[in-house]
Amino acid sequence: MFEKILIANRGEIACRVAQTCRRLGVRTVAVYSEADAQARHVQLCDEAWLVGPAPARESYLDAERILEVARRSGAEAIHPGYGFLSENPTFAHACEAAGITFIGPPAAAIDAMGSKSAAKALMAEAGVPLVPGYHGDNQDPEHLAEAAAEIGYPVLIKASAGGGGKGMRRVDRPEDFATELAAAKRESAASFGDEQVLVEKYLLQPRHIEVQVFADTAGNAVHLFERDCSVQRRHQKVVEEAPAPGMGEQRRREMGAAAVRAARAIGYVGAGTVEFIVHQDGSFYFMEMNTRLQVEHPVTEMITGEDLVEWQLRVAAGESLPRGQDQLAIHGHAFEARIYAEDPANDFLPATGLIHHLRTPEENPRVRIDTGVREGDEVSIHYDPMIAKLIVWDGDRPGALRRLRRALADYQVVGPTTNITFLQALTAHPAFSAAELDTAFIDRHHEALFPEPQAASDRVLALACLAEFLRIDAEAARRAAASADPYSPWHATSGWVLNDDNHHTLHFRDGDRDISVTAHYREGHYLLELPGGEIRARGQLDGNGDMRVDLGGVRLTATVVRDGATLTIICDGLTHELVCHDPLTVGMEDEVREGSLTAPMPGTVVSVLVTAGDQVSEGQALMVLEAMKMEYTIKAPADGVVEHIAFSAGEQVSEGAELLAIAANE
Ligand code: MV4
Repeated sequence: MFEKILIANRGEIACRVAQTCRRLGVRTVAVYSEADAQARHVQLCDEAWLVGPAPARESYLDAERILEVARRSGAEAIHPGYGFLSENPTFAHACEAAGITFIGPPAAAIDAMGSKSAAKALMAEAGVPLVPGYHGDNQDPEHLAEAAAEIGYPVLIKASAGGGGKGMRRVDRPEDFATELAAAKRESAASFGDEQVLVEKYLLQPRHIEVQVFADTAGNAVHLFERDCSVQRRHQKVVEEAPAPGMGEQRRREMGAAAVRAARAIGYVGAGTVEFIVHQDGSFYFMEMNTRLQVEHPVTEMITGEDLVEWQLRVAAGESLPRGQDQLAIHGHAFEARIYAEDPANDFLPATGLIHHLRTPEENPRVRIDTGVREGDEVSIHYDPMIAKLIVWDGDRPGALRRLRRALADYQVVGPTTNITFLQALTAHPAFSAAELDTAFIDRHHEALFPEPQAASDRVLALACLAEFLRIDAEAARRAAASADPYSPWHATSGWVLNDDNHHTLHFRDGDRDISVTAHYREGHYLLELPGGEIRARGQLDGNGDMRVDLGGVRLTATVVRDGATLTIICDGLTHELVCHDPLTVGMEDEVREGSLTAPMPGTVVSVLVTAGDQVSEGQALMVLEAMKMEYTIKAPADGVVEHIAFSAGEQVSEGAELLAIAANE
């Protein structure tokens, strides 16, 4: 085994590799970009070397620089993770030449799978089933059209050098073939610098099932069963599971054997994945082979009890495979859900930003979280926006699915938009429970998976109000404790004494609606006037920032996170965002000084309605702000004198900026 290895990656996979190394007593060298100086993978490794600026091409993809760090740090081997340099034969070669072990297959094996046509020829020879089609060198359009006619429509034209669906064209009728062929060639040339295409039978509603294989330098090769990765959107996997639902023992043995033949045919060593496209009738065909450890490897680990990174390290160090085929078995069922910073409602556009609040389900042998980020970290534009992989196990598929839903409900991310709500809808869908899986799942169930945003429920509104009152109370108490004048009206608990009839109205923006809730203060609780009726509500904060509430006799725990004027209310796995534009709470930001009023969000000053020295009374409009296409009137929280005005009309203000200061009347 190695003494020390370099991990040429970042994020969750770098952390994942580091954890196995730690368990095996292997020292680790991290590399990091300027953007990642504080990253979790840097902390988890024994040492970390800066390799360049934020853009991957100048850091994590700088092969020369990384090899240099390996040499200087005394690392004997390099684990490339996935992505970046993991399937780059030139890099694998350069490692070999530098006397550093590349923890991956031989460069020649990566090369062999680089061209689809060449790979298919090799696979055909090895007796691995291929989709009926033509993958030869004759690229004459007439010849390809004849091949298409022979295969039978619909057919699929694929870029030979392609992957991930680029340069792929479905053709339903012979008369469209020439046009689609020309388009496929153009796309292929533009994306891969190579026009060669292949033509094959188009399979309707196929499944994507892949087989994990492993081979060692002594010529042993095994498979570790399959993963079903059919649920994808635009060729990006969303949820994976193992074993594949509905897979019989016979078929599993056939696919496993075919995958092992594929690996042997190219002299494979290490971890690899053979992807099959599987027809609804169960027939399966080779698609491609990934010559790396894959993102979704944890589901295989959960059902086999093996650590695939440990296997990789042992094989790379020249040891034999830890187990033979007959020592491997499937136990139970596992799911992986990929949690991304992205906006499902906006075509899954990647999202960025600070992770303001992060709470994860409790980890145990059945719930695993692979992640590279912590609360306070930034999801930047430079790298993949995956926040975490949530992996669950149970004795059977229904049990594992229940556990997955529960864990998703317990996963709280406030900051960048995430796909968590989408994953909840997906895993709650009856067709998903019934394992009606194929690559069109998300499109087919579009309506259920992308629901129109719902108006805030009474429960959500009540929780938002309670959270605001508790926060205001805590703030007032903190000020009173810190103040020389505990009797100042600024310290009055929640401002209730500022109005005579002991009621107060909170104003929220809910999507494109405005909603107000009037709360009446009663001894020990609030009476809230909600759209659905009145309710008695009270709550208190527990030590963890959670709120324990009683809503009309129903006790609940909720989390309400405030970021500027935005409240994120999380209760029972449901997340709702409200913007609070309440004049009373403006000016109650943490950093606020006594009597000052701050901008609830970034915006522009529309008008200033007072001048310094003016006597103002409670509720009087002082300033109008425009932010996010809405106007906010900043009002005096109590009677007093305007001491200072910090901005004039037309000026930009940043969130939390002090707008003006008022000295309260004694
Ligand atoms: C296909 C196919 C239907 N018939 N080949 C998409 C990515 C590339 N690796 C292969 N892909 C497909 N090949 C034939 N002959 C449908 C797909 C396909 C797909 C495959 C796996 C997972 C998701 C997919 C989504 C759309 C299309």
